[in-house]
This record gives sequence, structure tokens and C-alpha cells, in this order.
Amino acid sequence: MARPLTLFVKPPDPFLEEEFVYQQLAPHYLQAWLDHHGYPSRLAVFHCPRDADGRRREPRSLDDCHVILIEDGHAISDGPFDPALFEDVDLLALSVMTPQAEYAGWIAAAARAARSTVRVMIGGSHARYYLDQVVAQGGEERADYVVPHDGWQPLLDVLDAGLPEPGPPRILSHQQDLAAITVPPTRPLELMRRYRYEIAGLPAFHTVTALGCPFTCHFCEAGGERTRFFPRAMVDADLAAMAAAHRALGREHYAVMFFDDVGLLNPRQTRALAERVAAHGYSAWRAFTHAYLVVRHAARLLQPFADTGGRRIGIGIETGSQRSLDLINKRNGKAQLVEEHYEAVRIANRLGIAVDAFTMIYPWEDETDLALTTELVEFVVANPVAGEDHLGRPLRNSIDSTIMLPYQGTRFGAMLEAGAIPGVRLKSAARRRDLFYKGVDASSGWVYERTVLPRERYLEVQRYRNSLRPSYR
Ligand code: B12
Ligand code: SF4
Repeated sequence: MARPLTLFVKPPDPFLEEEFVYQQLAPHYLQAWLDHHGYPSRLAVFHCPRDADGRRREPRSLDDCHVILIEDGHAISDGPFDPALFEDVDLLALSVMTPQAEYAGWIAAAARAARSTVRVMIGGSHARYYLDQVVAQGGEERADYVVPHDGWQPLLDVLDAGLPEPGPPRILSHQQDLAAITVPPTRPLELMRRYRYEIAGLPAFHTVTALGCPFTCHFCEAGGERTRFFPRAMVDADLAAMAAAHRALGREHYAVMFFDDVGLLNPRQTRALAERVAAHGYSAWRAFTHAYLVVRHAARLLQPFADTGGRRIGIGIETGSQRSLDLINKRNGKAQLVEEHYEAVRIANRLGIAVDAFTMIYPWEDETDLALTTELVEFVVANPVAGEDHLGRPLRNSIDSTIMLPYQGTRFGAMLEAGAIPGVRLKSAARRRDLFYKGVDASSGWVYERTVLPRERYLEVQRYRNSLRPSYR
């Protein structure tokens, strides 16, 4: 008997300013895993093309979406959504981040309408952080299997079991020993050519070397998740596959970005990674790290990175207000000083590494807090970076300013819900749910009933800070 066919789905991302910047990796890891275990699969990448006037709008139905369908590494179709996509599919495997959840529901319903026997499985960060809502979803949009953690084993289990009869949604929770993940994610060339992202003037692809994060920021859904590393040989094979894709696209010089929550963790790990990056011919790379690690290890952490083309690091410097930084609790009870954020930027810049600094505005902040962060941001954008990018332009630091939102499951969510922060009150839970991760401009609705300063003031400060970004990165 033919083995069941899985359709991996990346739902559309109208929330993002541009969909073809970073590949959504999970379906590619899971597809490589099923290949390895002899199960056939296809991959459908849903996206929302821009209007004729170049604007992005939220889709009103799947008819507003396009789909790139990939089989055996080749794009077999690329055009407007057609329900024929689901005709011979046995398992619909949806990979969902919260901004994609609504569209994932539409896709599940369309698959059921096209093929009544299809089973629907939902995994990804939405199932992880919003499990109750996913399980409660009824009707045609419901999931038969919900996977809140790692997807590799649950996927194999349901396929090996012949796709068990549907009933109430089954929660299949599993923590994978990553030593078993020996095959790198698929990197289909016809998809890779669509992604446009640059590091220091060179085209880049991205990957991750680990899951989880050792830090504990109170605004973050992922704070405190145990850090688990993929096998080195798998990461190496992935670096080889991305380099091969770059070369097949005619690129002589190319870059890689590590999207790990903390990609440069300690000197030993960074040296080993730098060695592999160089061995695969990358001319530039970028990773995330932490101000505390940069200050603690300085050149021991960053020199091997810089020597092998490390040109940019991302750091969450969050705020110039020590009062806000203390509340964030980045280091799980240990002190983190604003001065270390200044110092981390100076250290990196002296070594020829530009910093992408992520900052936030918090609803309890007054004019003094705002002024302190603005001062930090102005320092970051003005501080000179030694060296040039691959187009001969001076390297420049960049900044990003957002307004903190207390997502469900975060510590700040709980503290604000309990009224534990003076001057801030939230809208009702039901109202908030409809406001998170909405819209097409990578932000959310306003979930606050009351904040210390008016919303307009925070938006004004945010606009000013973001206006300081250099025109290139
Ligand atoms: C790279 C990245 C991006 C990239 C690529 C997106 C992607 N999903 O790959 C870009 C830049 C596009 C991005 C954008 C955003 N991101 Co992001 N991103 C990440 C990051 C750092 C890594 C994702 C990754 O590749 N992980 C590796 C893979 C293997 O892990 P995974 O995706 O979790 O998949 C595993 C399981 O979830 C499961 N699984 C996943 N899919 C499926 C499907 C099935 C069928 C099954 C069975 C299992 C399964 O199996 C996998 C293996 O265990 C994560 C943080 C993190 N460390 O995971 C944040 C994260 C996913 N992003 C997040 C957020 C908030 C965003 C943005 C909203 C940010 C913004 N304001 O713009 C946007 C939303 C974009 C959208 N999709 O609408 C949140 C998601 C929160 C949520 N509730 O969904 C995370 C968790 C970060 C955080 N702590 O806040 N992001
Ligand atoms: S360092 Fe990043 S991923 Fe880790 S807890 Fe803080 S915000 Fe979340």
C-alpha cells in the first residue's frame, strides 16, 4: 500500500513587511526527517503578493493568496491558490506562528472541503504558546493532532500508526533528543532564489544551531526554554547545503545568518562555529548574542567571529532605563547594567562588528525613562564602527524600537494582569486576544487600558528612534 502523503504548509505572513526575507525553517527540518524515514511529502508555501500599487493587505480569503508547491526539491506550481492542491493529501502538516493562525484555520477548512479524509496536524510556536486556543478550535478549522513542542517524533508516530481516527484533538507533546536530527533542513533552490536578505552587502541565507534560550526576559514567550544544540555534523551539512545553493545561484561571495536566540554563547562554541563558517567559504556572517557575554568575554568571544567575516551582531539592549532593565529580569535574578549595554557596543565596534540593537518602550515609562533610552539609542547610531562592508560602505550600527506588549504566557503578561505595575492597566483578556499579532505592519493592536504616558507620546518617541536607522545594514 502507498505510504500516506504529507503536505507541509507554511501559511501566509501578511504581518511581515516582506515575506521573502527569511525562510520558515520548521517545515524544511520536518520534511528532511520524513524523507529520511521514507515518507513522501510536498511543501506548500503560501504568500500574499503585493497589490498593483505595491501595498500589502490582509487577505480576505485564500483566493487572495498564492502558493508555491514544491515536490522533490522542485517547484511544480507557483500561482494563485487552487484547492486541487489538497486532492491526494493524507496529512496536512501546518507550521504556525501566532500571526499566521487565522490563515492556518482557513487552510485546514479548505483541505477538509477538498478531501474529507484528510487529517490536520498543527505545530509551531502558536501551538506551543496558545495551546488552549488551538485545542478549543472547533468546526472545519479544527486540528486532529496538536503538537506544542518538537515535531519530529509526533509526525512519525501518527504516520507509523496509519493516521489514527479523528476525535477530540490529540495533544502530542515531545522533547526531541537533537542528537537524532542528523539530516539538515531541505533547501529547494527554486524557493531559495526568492529570499532576499543581505549582510554587509552580501546575499545571505539563515539557519539555527540550537533551540531555546538561557535568558529569562519577562516580555518573551520563550524565556527560560532549555538550550539544546543540534549535532555539529548536521549544522555543518546545512552550511554546506546553503553554500551550494548560493553558488548554484551564481554568487561568488555569500553570507549566513544564525537566527539562534543566542548564537554566540561562549568563546569555545563561537570558535568552532567560526571555523565551519570559514571552511564553507562564507565571506560574512551575523548572529545574535548578549551584552553580558560580550562584556564578559570581549575579544575572546568576538575576535574569531570578526576574523571569519562576522560583520554584524544583534543584541537586545532593550532600554537605557535601569529601572526598566531591572524589571525585565534578563539574567534570571542576576544584575544587568545599562552601562554594560554601552560597553558591549563599544567593544563590538572596535573589533569591526556593527551592532543591530533592539530596544523597547514600556507602558510604565515616564519622560525620564524615555530620555535615558533615547540617549542610549543616539549613542548606538553615532558610535563609529571600524571597517567597511563588502560594497565599500562604512559599517554602521542600527537600531530597532518597538513598544512592549504583554503576550499571553509571559511574566509581564501575568504581572500586568495582576495589576502589579503602577500606572498600567490592561484591556480585558478577551479583547486582548483579538489585538495581539494583528495587522500588516508587524505590530499589534493597543492592549492597554491605561499607560503612564499617553500612547501618542510612546509612538512619537518610537518614530524618532526608528528614524535614526542608517539607510543600509
Ligand atoms: C527565525 C525566526 C523568525 C523568522 C522566520 C520565521 C520562522 N518561523 O522560521 C522571521 C524573521 C520571519 C520571524 C518573524 C516573526 N517572528 Co520569529 N522567530 C524566529 C526564531 C528565532 C527561530 C525559528 C526557527 O527557525 N526555529 C527552529 C525551528 C526548527 O523551530 P520551530 O519553528 O519552533 O519548529 C519546531 C516546533 O515548533 C515544531 N513545529 C513547527 N512547525 C511544525 C509543524 C508541524 C506539523 C509539527 C508537527 C511540528 C511543528 O517542530 C519544530 C521542531 O521541533 C523563533 C524563536 C525560536 N528560537 O524558535 C522566533 C519566533 C518563532 N518568532 C516569533 C515572533 C513573535 C515573530 C514575529 C511576530 C516578530 C514580529 N513582530 O514581526 C514575526 C512573525 C512572522 C509570521 N510568521 O507571521 C515568536 C513566535 C511567537 C508566537 N506566538 O508564535 C518566536 C517564538 C520568538 C519569541 N520568543 O517571541 N521569526
Ligand atoms: S534573550 Fe531573547 S529569546 Fe532569550 S528570553 Fe530574552 S528576548 Fe527571549
